Amino acid sequence: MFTKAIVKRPCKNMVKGITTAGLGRPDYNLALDQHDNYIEALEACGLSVTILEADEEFPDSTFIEDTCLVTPACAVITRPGAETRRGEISAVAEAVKNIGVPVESIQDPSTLDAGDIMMTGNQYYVGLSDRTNPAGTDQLGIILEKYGLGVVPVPLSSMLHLKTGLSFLEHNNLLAVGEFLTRQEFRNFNLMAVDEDEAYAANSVWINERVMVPAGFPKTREMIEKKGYETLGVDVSEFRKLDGGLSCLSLRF
Ligand code: CIR
Repeated sequence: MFTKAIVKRPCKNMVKGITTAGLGRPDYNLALDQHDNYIEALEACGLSVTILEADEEFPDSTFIEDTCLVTPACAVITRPGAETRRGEISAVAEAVKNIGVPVESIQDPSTLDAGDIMMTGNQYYVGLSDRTNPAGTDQLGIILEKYGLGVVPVPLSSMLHLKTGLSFLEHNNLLAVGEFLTRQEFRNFNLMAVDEDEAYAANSVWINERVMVPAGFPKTREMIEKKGYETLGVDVSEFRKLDGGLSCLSLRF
């Protein structure tokens, strides 16, 4: 059960954010409207949302999920793999310092983007990606072990982040696409296979028995509804242009 979320407003410089998507330049005003709707969807799922101000110094800073992992026992400030994103952590560290759990942090030479971390109960799957290095998964493992939480490293071959292609929907249900459908690490979950032509929707977000699904992916949405979840469609097309998915836009805890 989550009760809170933290988001960060997109800045005008988001149009200069890192991207490999090839979908064109984001429309900043549309991104702001979509961000408003995203916040409303979080609130509709029962969360109280803290909204951090935009920061023009960091084009990708609206993708706040990458900068911090919040667990029921502790928060971990990350050390983002992209150098242009490293400075994003000061604002998130300030935002989580009073949430009521100890705050830890990942240190040089480790790198870790929390978009690579998928929480399933007390077990945290961590993608070894271009952003998260082995030292990062090791350090996270040492930190989480203190709180009785475990880490399972998952080497990635093509995805930006682990959660680009995976979403845990509780009840042992795991939404997955591509390489993750056949990985032994996930064989004990109830895999819900997302079609390749809807791969972007593999990044959906479970919140208190509702699931936020990116707008425009009807097959995935129907599959999730057939499992008994209520869904909310949220259009995040402008963030997709920067390789960002639904989960990247918030911390939920
Ligand atoms: C980046 O490349 O870092 C941003 N443009 C997108 C980050 C997306 N975050 C995520 O998937 N967790």
